[in-house]
Amino acid sequence: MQVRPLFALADSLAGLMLISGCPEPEIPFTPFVDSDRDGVPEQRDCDDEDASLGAVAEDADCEGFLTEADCDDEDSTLLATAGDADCDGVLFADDCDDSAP
Ligand SMILES: [Ca+2]
Ligand SMILES: [Ca+2]
Ligand SMILES: [Ca+2]
Ligand SMILES: [Ca+2]
Repeated sequence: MQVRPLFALADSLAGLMLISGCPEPEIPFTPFVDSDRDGVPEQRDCDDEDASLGAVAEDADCEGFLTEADCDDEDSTLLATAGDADCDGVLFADDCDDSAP
């Protein structure tokens, strides 16, 4: 079996589209910028200069706790459920009853 290089395939696809009269698809060029190299591109990064802060989609208030572990992911003053189980803003160590909301 002959393996065709990928660019040859792309070439023949472009040729086919020309023959069929279809306009070439316009693919908007968006450069992939990831300054802190955390794998999250600049456009979706909480802080693209800080690798400890990831995607806005996973941490809406961008304080470092992901949505599922965050008491209120819209409020950066309420922290993670790990330190404040009842999410009243009083951390476990200072909370008389951290299980009662
Ligand atoms: Ca990044
Ligand atoms: Ca980041
Ligand atoms: Ca958060
Ligand atoms: Ca608490």
